[in-house]
Amino acid sequence: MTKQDVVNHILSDCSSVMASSGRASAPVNIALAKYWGKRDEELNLPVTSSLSISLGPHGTVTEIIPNPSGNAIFCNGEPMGEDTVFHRRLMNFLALFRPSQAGFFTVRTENSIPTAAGLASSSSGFAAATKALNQLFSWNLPDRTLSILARLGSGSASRSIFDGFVEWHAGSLADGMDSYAEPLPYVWHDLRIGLLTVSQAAKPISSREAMRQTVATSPLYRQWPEKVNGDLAILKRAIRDQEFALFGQTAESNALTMHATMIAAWPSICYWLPETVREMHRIWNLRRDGVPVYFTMDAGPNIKLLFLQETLATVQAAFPNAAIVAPFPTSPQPNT
Ligand code: 2P0
Repeated sequence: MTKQDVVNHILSDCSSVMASSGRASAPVNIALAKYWGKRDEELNLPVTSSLSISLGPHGTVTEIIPNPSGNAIFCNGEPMGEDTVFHRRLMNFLALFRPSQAGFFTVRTENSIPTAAGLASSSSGFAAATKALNQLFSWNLPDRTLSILARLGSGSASRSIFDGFVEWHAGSLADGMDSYAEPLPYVWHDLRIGLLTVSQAAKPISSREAMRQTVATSPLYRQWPEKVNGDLAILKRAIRDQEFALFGQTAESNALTMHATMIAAWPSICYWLPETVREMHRIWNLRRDGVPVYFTMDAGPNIKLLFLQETLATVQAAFPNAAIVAPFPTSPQPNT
């Protein structure tokens, strides 16, 4: 089964009228129970379900304009080089939806992620592009289907279709029609995330390749599905009950276990820099002193602090360079 088969299947049921442009936004998301390993590389079908939190207004706005003479991508106003990985991946993705052989696109994409946060933008980038295509072609597809289409661009993008806490169901079908994300019906107004950048250097290995190498060679990988499934269930409970210590501990343990599986791969993959480990010890020392702050990390050296509004001043004093994000509106809304 190819990506094109899935796209053709989905679009066979909906009418398509091309407008002059399509424009949409999508948030960056940070996984709390991580997606690490695929059961199908072509369709980005995961081995396990995963759970994330979207970063409110921080993400990508994308405009897609049909352009008969060729493809172009502008990122924050600058033309993006055709030799970059993101350019190649986004153009391959858009080619799945070309109205004809002669149909090309100009893409203007703006990232509103806190500068220097070191966050990958593929989750919000492919989600915003998918939503912009839905506008451009007036498909009126439901979010669940948009999540399936975004996944074909990048696995984690399936979760960035939604705000708040989001679960991506692994599914079991070969065509992935049951592998989509959906939002959890919980808000946590006081939850804060601190983006702590220790390095902006390019990664030594892409997360896509690191995942593949971990699944193929790590002796610890066989324990990963059970770990992530258990953590996901605990996290859902902790979120529902707003049990912060359980929430933080489970997310931190999940991230550390993911890194352990890749450190045990051969050749070993270690995204941590000395500064990463130093910051991890500072967090553990703070906790020893009674400050409830936890962390998660993705496929890179940077750290995301997890804490509550009541700890903000302490966290800011300890990590003055952390960019603080409130993933939900900070005061309760009338309908919640
Ligand atoms: C996640 N990560 O759940 C995990 C945790 C990184 C660490 O999803 O190959 O860019 O495009 O499906 O989504 C990063 O991998 O990989 C990722 P592809 P993706 O957020």
